[in-house]
This record gives sequence, structure tokens and C-alpha cells, in this order.
Amino acid sequence: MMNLPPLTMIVAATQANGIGISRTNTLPWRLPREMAYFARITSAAPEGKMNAVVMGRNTWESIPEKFRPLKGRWNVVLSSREMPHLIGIPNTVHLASLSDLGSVQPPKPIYRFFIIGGAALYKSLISHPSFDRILMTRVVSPDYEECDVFFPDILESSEALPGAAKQQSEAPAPEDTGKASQPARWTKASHAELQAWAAVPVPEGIQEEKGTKYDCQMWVYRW
Ligand code: FOL
Repeated sequence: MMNLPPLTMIVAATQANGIGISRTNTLPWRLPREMAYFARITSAAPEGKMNAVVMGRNTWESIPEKFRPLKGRWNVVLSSREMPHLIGIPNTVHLASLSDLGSVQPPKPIYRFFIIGGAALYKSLISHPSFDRILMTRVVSPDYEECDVFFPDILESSEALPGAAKQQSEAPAPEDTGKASQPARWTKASHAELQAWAAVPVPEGIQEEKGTKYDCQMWVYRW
């Protein structure tokens, strides 16, 4: 049996959490350097190990055929539907649920599990006990108002707190006792912490590609 290690969601989202366009089943933008960052960070693993990229059916179908399966990574496609066309594709497995991971053997020991979307899969894993990290590329501008697929509201309450990035959300209110009134525990890591965790180059500060501005962030759930 395979014991589930920590789960990291990776996503690029607008400030309104827009991540995609349903009609075309595509990302709202084409950002080659941002995509290269996605490929780099999801691929980086120590010698003898590999990472898993876990995705839903729509996300699998959205990846251009020439990039499928995502190379150098174990591609895990979750869907309750049958996906007979996935049988025999190297480094690729179809499962009905993450809890079925124990019934399959990865090509190499898995170093990290990256949840790469889409919206339905992200939403289904919000309360998963092993989910504790989000690599969020925040698309600052433009707004991409054509988005109609959204990342769930996980960080909103944390972002709204003054000094969320400085982890001041840890400080409880004076008369605060019960768990229900605990402050948000999602805290934004520093660039240095993201860089150290990634072990590959991470763009620092606001990036710009073809008029789109974005910021590569890491958020961690701290107990
Ligand atoms: N996270 C981030 N930060 N950016 C994204 O674009 C992103 N996209 C998805 C999930 N998390 C993300 C899901 N969509 C490919 C295409 C779509 C996709 C994820 C990956 C893809 O083709 N990736 C290739 C690189 C292709 C290239 O270099 O243009 C890969 O090898 O990873």
C-alpha cells in the first residue's frame, strides 16, 4: 500500500480565480515562460524518483496531444468514466479516485504529488488531509473576464487579512478560544522559501509576458 504524501495544488489564476474557458476547454492565456515554470517545478525530483501530476479528465484532454503524457512525470488521470484510450500510454494511469493509488505501481518511487486541475478536482480535494500547499501563479492583469472556470475560494480569507504575507494571521484575537473562530492558517511563503522548496529557478516579483502580469507564489497551510 502506498501511503499518501503531501499534496500540492498548482494553478495559474486571475484575481477573480479565473483559470479557464469551458467552451474551448483551454487556458485563458498563452504564457510560455509561465508554462516553462510549471513544467520545471512539476518535473524536478531527486535521482531515481519522479513526481506525479494528478489531473481530471478535462485537464488531460486540454493538454495538446504532442505534450501528452507530460514527459518525465507520472500522469494520473482521475475520472469516474471509463477511459479506454489511456490504456497502454506510458507513464499514465487512469483511476476512479485518489484512494485507488494503492492498487497501481508507479514507474519509479514518487517524490511529490502535484494536483494540476481542473476546477472539479481542486474542489474535491480542498478537505483532503494531505493537502497543505498551493503553488499559485496569480495573474494580476488583465482580468480575463471571459473566464468561466474557477479555482475554488481557498485563499481569499487569508489574502484579505492585513499582513497575510507576514503571517500575522497567526495572532489570535484576545478573547479567541474555539476552533471555529481561529484565524485563517493559509500563509504566503516568502520567495526564498518557495525557491528552496522548488529547487529549480522561480521567477521573483511581478513578471510580464505579452502584456499579462503575474506573480509566482507559494501558500502553505500551517497547523
Ligand atoms: N499551473 C501553472 N502555474 N500554470 C499553468 O499553465 C497550469 N496549467 C495547468 C495546471 N496548472 C498550471 C493545466 N493545463 C500543459 C498544458 C496545459 C496545462 C498544463 C500543462 C502542457 O502542455 N505542459 C507541458 C509544457 C508545454 C510547453 O512547454 O509549452 C509540460 O511539459 O508541462
